[in-house]
Amino acid sequence: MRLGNLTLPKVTAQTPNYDRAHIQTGIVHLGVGAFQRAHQAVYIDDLLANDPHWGIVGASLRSRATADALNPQNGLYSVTTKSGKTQSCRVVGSLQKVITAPLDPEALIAHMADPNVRIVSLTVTEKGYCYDPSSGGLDTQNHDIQHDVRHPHTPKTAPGFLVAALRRRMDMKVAPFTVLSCDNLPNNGDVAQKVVTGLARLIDPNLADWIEDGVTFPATMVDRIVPATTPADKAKAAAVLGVTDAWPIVTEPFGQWVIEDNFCADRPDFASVGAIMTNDVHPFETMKLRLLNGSHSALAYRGLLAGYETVAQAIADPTIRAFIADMMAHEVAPSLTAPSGIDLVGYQSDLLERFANPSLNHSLLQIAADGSQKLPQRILDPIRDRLARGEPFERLSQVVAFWLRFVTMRQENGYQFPLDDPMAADLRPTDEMNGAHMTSLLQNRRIFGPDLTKSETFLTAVQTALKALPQER
Ligand code: CS2
Repeated sequence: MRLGNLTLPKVTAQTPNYDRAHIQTGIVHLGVGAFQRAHQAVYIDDLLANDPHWGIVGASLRSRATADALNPQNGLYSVTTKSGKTQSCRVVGSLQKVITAPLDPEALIAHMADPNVRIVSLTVTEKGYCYDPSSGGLDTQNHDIQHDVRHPHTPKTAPGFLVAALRRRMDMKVAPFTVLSCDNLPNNGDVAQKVVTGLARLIDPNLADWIEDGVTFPATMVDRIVPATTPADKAKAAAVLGVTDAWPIVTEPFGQWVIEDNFCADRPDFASVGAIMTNDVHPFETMKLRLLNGSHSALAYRGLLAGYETVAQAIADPTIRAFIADMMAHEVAPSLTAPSGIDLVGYQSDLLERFANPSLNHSLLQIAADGSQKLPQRILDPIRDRLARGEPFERLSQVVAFWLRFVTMRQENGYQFPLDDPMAADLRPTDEMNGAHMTSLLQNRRIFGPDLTKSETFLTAVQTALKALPQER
């Protein structure tokens, strides 16, 4: 028996406490991966009993895997939270269906243009914004963006779908939706705004003006650690639920969502389900990106080079734990402004606990992916702050060295790290790995910017860290 509306009464775990038949779609979500299903969809699931107007239609912009797993289950799936000895499992009902955008772009645009839809949210990862980190604007060299300019009615990218749907709303004289970015980017709302208006301007300047005048792009900080689901997770979920679930989620108990209260259309009462509404997300976002995500990236590269596979394994190594704790305390936290109500020291020790969660199989390779897109905001911006104050950043520069070593490592002892990165072609050398290649990568302005590529202090610090690296895995 498989999870679905018909089998829901038989499920032996918490199930939605509202009638799914009466839920209306108020949100379209682009990028319906494990993170969104463990985060936003759970907040909305908590909300629907009191306000049935915010059901979610999800879309995958590339693969059909999520739609194939969840549509036969009427969008239902389970979320198991685990930490040490505690475990709890619930079935989430807020996701109504999943569209595979490449198979049916029109269906997605039609949903996004529906007047009842007042929010289009996104978790499309850093690279999904198709932005140029050095200019902060749309990457007009991106092939998929060039496609979307030529074929605006059958787009491929997230900005392309947003522009197509907003155009349809403008033509139909329907008020726009709010674009709610939920990705780990600094000023994620601004980035979304720049790429959407940038693309619209290339297609139709009137549309770009209409978007600039009427659409808002609130910033958010999102947090929940969500490892990729494994076959063992599926077997365990089936045992708990009494029915099979083709794509269960396993995550930690912790969750946080901070949202800038700047919606051009109606919005749900997010605060009633635990989100923090604020006028200034920036301090939350900087704290989270640099302390949590920065430590994650450090753990990933350092941990993988030391032969570990998961976050919990790496943080259990006393040397690595001390490295992460010291990096946070001495090199990252000093330049942060504590958001109101948050104790930065407590935040750091909570992070070490969360990383140590023995029940999560959080793969370091999952975090190591897309380093070229992650390093700038997680590691390089804190370095810039240290440089500006004339303060040392030995550990942060070591993280850059670990990353360089990770991406450039040729096959050693029959093994090579898989390199999953949109810039992979530039990163991994085709010939013998050598120091010269790593040094030349430090001149990559798209990653290191015009400033760090020229900073003698930065380059010397990374070179020193590189020399100290062990040469064999
Ligand atoms: C991780 C994040 O994969 C990664 O790069 O650092 O997905 C992290 O787990 C989340 O941002 C936690 O909120």
